[in-house]
Amino acid sequence: MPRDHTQTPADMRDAILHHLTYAIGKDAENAKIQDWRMALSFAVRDRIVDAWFASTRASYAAGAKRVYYLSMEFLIGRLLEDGLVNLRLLDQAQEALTGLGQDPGAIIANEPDAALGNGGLGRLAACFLESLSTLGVPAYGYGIRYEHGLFAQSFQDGRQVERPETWLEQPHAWEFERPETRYRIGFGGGIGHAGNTTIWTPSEGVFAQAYDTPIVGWQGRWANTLRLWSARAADPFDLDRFNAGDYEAAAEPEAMARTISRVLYPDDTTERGKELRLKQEYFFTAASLADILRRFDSEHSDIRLLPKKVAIQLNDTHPAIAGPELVRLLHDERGLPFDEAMDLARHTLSYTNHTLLPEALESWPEDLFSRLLPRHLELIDQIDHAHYEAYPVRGLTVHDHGQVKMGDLSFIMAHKVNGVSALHTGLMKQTVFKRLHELHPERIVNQTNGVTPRRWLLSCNPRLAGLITDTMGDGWVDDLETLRQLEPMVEDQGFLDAFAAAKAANKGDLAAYIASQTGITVDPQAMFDVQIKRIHEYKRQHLNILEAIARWQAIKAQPNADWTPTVRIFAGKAAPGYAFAKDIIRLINDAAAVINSDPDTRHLMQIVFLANYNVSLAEKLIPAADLSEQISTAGKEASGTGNMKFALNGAPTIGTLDGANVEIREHVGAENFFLFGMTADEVVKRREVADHAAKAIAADPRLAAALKAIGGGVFSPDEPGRYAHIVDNLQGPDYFLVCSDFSDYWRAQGEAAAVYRDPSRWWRMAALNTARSGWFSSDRTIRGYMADVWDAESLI
Ligand code: NBG
Repeated sequence: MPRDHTQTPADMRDAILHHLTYAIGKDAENAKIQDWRMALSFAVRDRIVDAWFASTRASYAAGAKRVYYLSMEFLIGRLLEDGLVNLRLLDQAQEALTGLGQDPGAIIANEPDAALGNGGLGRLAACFLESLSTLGVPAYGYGIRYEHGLFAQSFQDGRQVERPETWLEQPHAWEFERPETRYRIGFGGGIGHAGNTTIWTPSEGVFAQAYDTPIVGWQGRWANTLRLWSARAADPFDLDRFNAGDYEAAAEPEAMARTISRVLYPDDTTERGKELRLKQEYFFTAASLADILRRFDSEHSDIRLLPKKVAIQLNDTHPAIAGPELVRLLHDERGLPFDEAMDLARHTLSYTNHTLLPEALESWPEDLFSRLLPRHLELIDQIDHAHYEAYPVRGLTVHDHGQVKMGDLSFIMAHKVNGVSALHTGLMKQTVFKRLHELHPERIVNQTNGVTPRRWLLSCNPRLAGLITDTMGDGWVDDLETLRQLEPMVEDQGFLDAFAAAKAANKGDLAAYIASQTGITVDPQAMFDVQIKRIHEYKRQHLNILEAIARWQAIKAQPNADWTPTVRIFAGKAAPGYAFAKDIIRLINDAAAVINSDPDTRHLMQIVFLANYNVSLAEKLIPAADLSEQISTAGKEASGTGNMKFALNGAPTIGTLDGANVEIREHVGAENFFLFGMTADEVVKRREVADHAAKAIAADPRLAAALKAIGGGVFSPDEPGRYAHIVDNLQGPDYFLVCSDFSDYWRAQGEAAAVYRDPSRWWRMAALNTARSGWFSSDRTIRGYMADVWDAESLI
């Protein structure tokens, strides 16, 4: 780990003790682990704040354009280690804490995970913020300060149980409350006219109150702000009712308002038409736009400069109401002509699409809209009309059967629309946005996702990071494509041995963690085959478990064949309302119980499902993975970002040609990627084949036997029919083509296992995955947005 030589362990020790005494109010003898964690966090935060102020001053001095990233989700995880790593203070902190008789690892792990997101979309937003700071781009993230992040998951008899997440119950050092920064956000009410102006008078209102978290980039050269909004009652407390003894009624306005920022919706790629969700969306979007315009006004007097000075990125359609809201602010409130308001808004806004799954494309009933946001519905009509006037194509409207389609609205109100991988962007042009794309052929651009190498290699995998730095210096940390310099090293046995040793040590740590969490003892020599992501039929965790069951049966039938000992590791949450996904979890747990206790096979095959997947667990699993499972039905996974993290950490992919897998394979080389399955085009054709699942099953006795075992209750002897509906689904409609891809998946698994048995081949392949994954840095992605979408500059 490179270190900052201006700060010694003694400086660190002084800073920690100072904060322990004066901020926490404890002495070293009585301090608990949380007190040490807070004292260390404050010590680090002081350094971050210095960088933060300097960055803010530099942005104003330069009159620079600012980038605003509006996102319902920021899955940031823990920030202490991030700060220590980016400021290069980790060694000094470790030394100081050890000298004080404390365990640095335990102190870092004491921080609650900020789980303000569901999965890839939220984690991408967090990586982007870190890269924006690393690159010195003046930027703000805007979102919601949920009191409860994504639910905590545990298992009861193999079933997922959800509990509320409570990250705010423990203190953390990162946010600054800004009581002076609050905006009134209205809902409902009516519309009046005075002369040429339209006046919306809302009937309800809440305050949006700001909380700021500084996000520091690599080497502390720059820090940006994540500003999260918390809802407060506009009229907090009814004293008359309180004095009359009606305490509940007195507290009601506060409780009602707070509901808006109480919980993160636990849906991932499925949308629920909930009024509260639309309120959340408008709440944070309106507050953010008000704040953006206030900042703009403090520097500029001509509103026509807006697109030159402000770039607003809509992360999926969740902030799509920004289009009509910005038009409302410019037209109704500032008196610009409608056309000009629309033009300015469009040149300021851009939109990222993250999924083509039809159930995830947001649309809102018009009657809900007119109740909550009557003026916005009018403006949407006007926007629609103006677009139709310019491009008179029949049937191309934002309204559809009484629904407002937020994807189309976002497209029309954005100057650039981007997909998140090359394949996904191509499919956007051919499917959901086909007609709009024909009218606006320049608008859709691709920006393939990326991940920050600071968190996803340097910090989470110090052993591999150390080896790389020892081999080629630390320039890779902010210029990840230089990892290519490692390529010749795959001819060097000493390097490959060191690479394998780093992985082995990481696997040892993970094995200890698995034992502590599940009681299962796994052999760190076995191949660790890992699938971690939200549970969804399109991601096909059921394909994975089906193949594992078939392999277990094959091992039983031929115990002396040349098997590769394997541990299949799963982690991920299912949306609480998604029954099928929850049944997949239960099936995996049930199968694990039977297979792990089989004395004939357990030295060759084990299955582990780790509960409560989150960012911190990913940081343990990814460095310890041998094989990365990216097995979605082609055409369904927009990009994936976990796939990039695994490749970067030296785990080759077994995967389909879906999302960014396609580009990963191009970069690492087809010979270093275990490809299987149908392409997106073949998937579409296969669905047309009558009885495609039955045909696939008839052609593969292994698949038939695995399905039979599940359907016959081998894994649920107390309730043999428990999984009948899963088997029925797979034998019948099998929309995600699990059966049709099974045989090829089995083949690819066999190939991966065979290569793993040959260490000289395997470690070469693993090391080449690392050496050739540099393109997947989110620094590269952000540079792409800067050039193609935002026209923004770096100030460092
Ligand atoms: C997700 C996609 C992933 C993609 C991330 C980040 C949504 C709506 N989409 O494939 O499913 O990697 O977005 O772009 O969560």
